[in-house]
Amino acid sequence: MSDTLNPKKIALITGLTGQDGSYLTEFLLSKGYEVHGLIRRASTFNTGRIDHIYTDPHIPGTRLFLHYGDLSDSGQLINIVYNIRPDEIYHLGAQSHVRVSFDIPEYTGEITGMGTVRILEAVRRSGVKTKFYQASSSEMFGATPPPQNEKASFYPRSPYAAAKVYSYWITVNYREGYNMFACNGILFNHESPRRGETFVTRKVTRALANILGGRQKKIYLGNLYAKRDWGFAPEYVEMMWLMLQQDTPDDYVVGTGESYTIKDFVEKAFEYVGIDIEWNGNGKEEKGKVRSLDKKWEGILKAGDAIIEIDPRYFRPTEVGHLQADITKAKTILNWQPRTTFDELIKIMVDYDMKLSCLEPVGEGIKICHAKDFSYTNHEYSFYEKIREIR
Ligand code: NAP
Ligand code: F7E
Repeated sequence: MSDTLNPKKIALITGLTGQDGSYLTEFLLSKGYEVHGLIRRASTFNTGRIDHIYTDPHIPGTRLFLHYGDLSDSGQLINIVYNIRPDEIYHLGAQSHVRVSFDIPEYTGEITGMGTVRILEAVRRSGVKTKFYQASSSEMFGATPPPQNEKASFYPRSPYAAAKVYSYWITVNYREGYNMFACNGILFNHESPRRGETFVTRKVTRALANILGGRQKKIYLGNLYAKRDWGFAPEYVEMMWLMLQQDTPDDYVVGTGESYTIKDFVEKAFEYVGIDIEWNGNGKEEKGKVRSLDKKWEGILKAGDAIIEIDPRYFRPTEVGHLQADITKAKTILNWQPRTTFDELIKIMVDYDMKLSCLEPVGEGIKICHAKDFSYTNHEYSFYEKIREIR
């Protein structure tokens, strides 16, 4: 992966402190890029996912640079694009939580929607010739029945999805109107040990580790019956890069082509550590109970314990029922095939959350991760918080 570029290519990433941004940063550094990232000023450190690759800019040879800014602040966006003159921009920054977008719809529109046109305008006004990647989402398909491909219609079911539809079309418009090399990656759900803690997969794997560590009794969830096409995030960031290496700009759906319910995810995660779940009741009264368990967890849990319950707070006013990608175009044109299965993804996430909770991981997930050659990352968060000034 370390085929150093000559001359060095420059990438600008918005959202580099997020799940995808951190993997993409590692991936581009491994390819020899100089990487610049937009980061928000926060009163606490928000760089846990990139601390392990951050080096002091005073050190010769440093190739990762951070810049304060915000997607609501067009002046600074123009400034950064003009001064850095990136060859490629990966626009990943967003208020990315669907449930939260119902609570803060205006802010979500401002950042997830308008943030995109601010960056595109920064490119146009600065006159910098750059390639542009827009982080579009399967959420845009919303109520459109599966399988969804590049030709499926958009039917957004949340303020988040509506903002992403705007961003999708404004990206197409700048491609057609100003001849920009601009691509939409329409990515289906992708997860990892670095997934934000309030998305359902990570919420489950963290809670599982907490329950096994004796720090949490149960987990409260919302709709158990929605279906998602879940893939492994490091693979998906490779696709972002691949789209910008093509001769012509285009839009691509990226997913696995398989879809599972939230209930499937929960069952398989617990099964992996030796806990069999049975379900009783309906609707808000439905509960997931321990049917049987591995001897080593006896003392912590027992058969009959209700460890999954429903909290209607996690229901959404409008839900996306079933997402499942048709990846024919990515397979044909980009020669891409997902490498990580649903079961493998769960094992990877459970292992790393067990490790994070100081428990002995089962180990299959960590092995899978190494075997798949995601050699530019170790998937873990940094435990060191370096004190730094980024300017
Ligand atoms: P994430 O972990 O939530 O990361 C979002 C990033 O955006 C963070 O770095 C965050 O900064 C930054 N950000 C938020 N508001 C900002 C603002 N006002 N100004 C500047 N930066 C801001 O999301 P992700 O899972 O990595 O996803 C990356 C992108 O892909 C997002 O656009 C998301 O909507 C989209 N997407 C994700 C998926 C998926 O399944 N993960 C699927 C399709 C599309 P802080 O760290 O400071 O919060
Ligand atoms: O929900 C259900 C919930 O929040 C998945 C973002 O990355 O992917 C993500 O959006 C499903 C939904 O992800 C809980 O109702 C049940 O049906 O993990 P999620 P999301 O909404 O699919 C898309 C592609 C993006 O673009 C987004 O940026 O799980 N669910 N119980 C729950 N969800 C959450 N968060 N918490 C629960 O307790």
